[in-house]
Amino acid sequence: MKRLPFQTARHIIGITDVRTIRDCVKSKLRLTLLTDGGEKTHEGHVDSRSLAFSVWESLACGYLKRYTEDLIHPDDYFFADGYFETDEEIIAGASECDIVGFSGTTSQMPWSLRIAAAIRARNPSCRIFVGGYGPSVSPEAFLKDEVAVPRGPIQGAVVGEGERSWRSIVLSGGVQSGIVYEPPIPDLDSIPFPDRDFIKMERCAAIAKREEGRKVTSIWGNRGCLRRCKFCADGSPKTIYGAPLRERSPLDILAEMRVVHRKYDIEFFKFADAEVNTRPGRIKQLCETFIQHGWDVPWGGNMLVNPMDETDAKMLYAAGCREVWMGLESGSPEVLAHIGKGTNLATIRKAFKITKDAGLLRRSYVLLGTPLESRETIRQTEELIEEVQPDTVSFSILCPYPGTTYYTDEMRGWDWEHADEYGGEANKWRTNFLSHADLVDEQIRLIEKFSGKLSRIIKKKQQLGVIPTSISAPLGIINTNEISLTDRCN
Ligand code: B12
Ligand code: SF4
Repeated sequence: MKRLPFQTARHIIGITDVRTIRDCVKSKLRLTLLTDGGEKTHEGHVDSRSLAFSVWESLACGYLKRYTEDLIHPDDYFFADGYFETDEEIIAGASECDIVGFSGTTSQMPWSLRIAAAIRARNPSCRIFVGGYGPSVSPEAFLKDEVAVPRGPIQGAVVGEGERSWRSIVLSGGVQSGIVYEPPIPDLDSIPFPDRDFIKMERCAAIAKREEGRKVTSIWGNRGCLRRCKFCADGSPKTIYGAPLRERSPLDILAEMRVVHRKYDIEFFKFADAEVNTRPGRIKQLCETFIQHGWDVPWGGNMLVNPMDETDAKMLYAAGCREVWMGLESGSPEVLAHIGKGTNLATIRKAFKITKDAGLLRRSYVLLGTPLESRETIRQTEELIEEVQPDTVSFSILCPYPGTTYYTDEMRGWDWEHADEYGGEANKWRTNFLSHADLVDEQIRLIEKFSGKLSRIIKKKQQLGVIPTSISAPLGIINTNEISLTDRCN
C-alpha cells in the first residue's frame, strides 16, 4: 500500500498529527460517492452505458475513496452506481450521509441534480458536491441554484482532478462552497491504486464476461493529452487534464495490473487513457517493461495513428496488447487539417497497415459532421475505410459537448442528458454544408454499408433506438463482401 501525501492535511487543517485528524473526521462523517447509470430502458437495470460497452466501472470513485480511506471508517463510506442501484435505493442511502459526491460527464449531470434535490429534501444538512468532466468544463451550470437559493442542491463543484479536492472536502467536513479546485498531483505514482472492491468492480467484470466472453476491467496510465482536437474535451483549452502531460511509470501500471489480474481473474485490460501514446516514445517505454516482466494478459486502448511506427506495433503485440483503438476520423485532408488532431491520410494509412501486419485488432472511430463535412468529404471517408480495412468501425456524429472548441453559448439550453454523439434528436449539430438530418442519413447509410464490421456501440445504440435503423439516402459505393464480422467491439 502506498503512502498518502499528508502535506495536504497539514496545510488545510493546520495541525501535524494525522491520527488526530483521522479520528476527528471518522467520528463525524458518513460519506457517499455516486455515479449515474444512464438511461434505464428495460428490466430496470439496463442502460446506454453498459449496453454500448462492457461496463466501465467508476475508476474515479475508486481513486477518491482510496485517497481518503485513512480518514473515514469503511462502514461509513458508501458507493452507488445508478446502473445497478435504483434511484430510490441511492436516495435512501445517500440521505443518511453527511457528505455526498457525484461523479460524471455533462450527460450524467442532469440525473445528479435530480437525485441531489431528492437527497437534500430528505436531509437538508447534507453537503453535496459534484466532480468529473461535467462540472469541470462548466461548473457554473451546477452552482446557479446556489446563487438563487441559498441552500440549492449542489454546494460545490469540483474542477479538475479530484483526489486532493475530495480530501480537502472530507478533512474540512464539507465546508467549501462554489468552485473547489486543488492543483493536480505531479507524481502519478504517488496516488494509491483505486479501491476496486469499493466500486464493486466484480459486477462490472461479470457483465463483460456475459457480453464479451471475457472478464474486463479498466486501468488508467496517464493524465492529459498533448493534442488539441476541436471536438474533444481533452483537446480544448478548458480541458480537465491540462498540460503538462503526466504519466504513471510502466512499473507502477504493471504492479496494479498484476494485483488486479490475480485478485479478479481479469482476462482483458482496457486503458482509460485519452490516448495511450500521446507522446512519442511512450509505447516503447511501456512495452519494454511489460515484455521484460513477461506480461501476457491481453490489453488494448486508444492510440494515436502518429506517433506509431513498425517497432511500436511489434512491441505492442509482444507486450500483450491485442487491440488498438484508433481515430480514423475522416478521409478528407481538409477535414483532418481542420479538426486539429495532427494526423493526415499518410499517417492513418501507415498506422492501419503496420498494426495489421503486427497482428493487432484495429478498432476505428469515424467522426461525421465537423464543420467542413459535405457529401464529398464523406465519400472520401468511405474510400479510406475501404482502403485501410479496419476490423471494426463506429460512426459518430459530432456532438459539441461543453468543454470542446465547437461548444458555444447557443448550445447552453440543449438537453445534454439526451444529446449523444451517436444519434438522438437532442444533438442539433449541423455542418456548413449538411443539415443534422443529412448527417443522420449519411450515418445510417454508412452503418448499412459496413454492417459486417460495426462496433458494438453502434449495434447497441440501434437496439436502444438512439440510431434509427431505416435509411433514406442512396446506397454507397463500397463492396462489403470481404468484410468480416468482429463482435468484440467498443
Ligand atoms: C472511459 C470513458 C467512458 C466510458 C464510461 C466511463 C464511466 N465509468 O462512466 C464509456 C465508454 C461508457 C463512456 C461513455 C461516454 N462518454 Co466517455 N470517456 C471515458 C474516458 C476515455 C475515460 C474516463 C475515465 O474513466 N477516466 C479515469 C477517471 C479516474 O478519471 P475521471 O473520471 O476524470 O475522474 C477524475 C476527475 O474527473 C475527478 N472526479 C471525477 N468524479 C468526481 C467526483 C467528485 C465528487 C470529485 C470530488 C472529483 C471527481 O477526480 C477523478 C480523479 O482525479 C474519458 C476521457 C478521459 N481521458 O478521461 C471520456 C469522456 C469522459 N467521455 C465523454 C463523453 C462525451 C461520453 C459520452 C457522453 C459519449 C456519448 N456516447 O455520447 C458517453 C456518456 C456516458 C455517460 N453515461 O455519461 C467526454 C466527456 C465530456 C464532457 N463534457 O462531459 C470525455 C471527457 C471524452 C472527451 N475527451 O471528450 N466514456
Ligand atoms: S481526440 Fe484523442 S488526440 Fe484528440 S484531444 Fe481527444 S484524446 Fe487527445
